[in-house]
Amino acid sequence: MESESVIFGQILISAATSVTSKVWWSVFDLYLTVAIIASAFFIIWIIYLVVSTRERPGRHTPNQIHPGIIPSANRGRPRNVAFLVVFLVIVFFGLWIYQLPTTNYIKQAPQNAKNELVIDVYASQWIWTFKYPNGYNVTRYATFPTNTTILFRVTSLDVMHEFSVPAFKIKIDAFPGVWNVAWTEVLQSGNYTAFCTELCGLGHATMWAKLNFVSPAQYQAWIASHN
Ligand SMILES: [Cu+2]
Repeated sequence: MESESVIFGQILISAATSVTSKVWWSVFDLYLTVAIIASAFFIIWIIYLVVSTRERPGRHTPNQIHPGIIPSANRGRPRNVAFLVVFLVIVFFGLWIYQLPTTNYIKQAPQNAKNELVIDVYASQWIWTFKYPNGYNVTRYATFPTNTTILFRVTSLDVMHEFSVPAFKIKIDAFPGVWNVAWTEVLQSGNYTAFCTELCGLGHATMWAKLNFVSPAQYQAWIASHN
């Protein structure tokens, strides 16, 4: 039984586990850096404005309304507002454009990878079944090779589910009658957890699977014993 902290560790500190999570974390790192710099800038700016425009005796600041005095054109600081809007639009679209190739890379399963393993994943209330190319089935506990392009072909046998492996940053709908493909290549051997992330009934929270990644040689030996 894995402790919760191990599962959280997989979710949070999983940069190098797979090729898909590697690119995902590179985008996250940039977003985090931009967020820290922008937050620091705006916090300092707000403090500056609060101090510089504070009410002082005998001072008529542009933002205050005084009877008999027409407010100055600078009221509301249009330059600041314009700067803020332009800055946010540039940052927003810049970050959005930056993530496009990464999202596309994670979404698009590679065609004809040289080291490819296609796994059929069946979701059902409330269990995951994995079918290997030789027809062998496992439920809940599956073994896969590292350093191999793995294509998870995902479908559902009943209601809507979602196949999600947070450590690899992959997530794909499992719909009845539809085959969706998620892919990754795992770089570190070890145990990873797949979750169902689409509320699918009473047992939803228990709908997980353990994915055990071993070296390609160990995998070959394992699958050969289940022919
Ligand atoms: Cu489910």
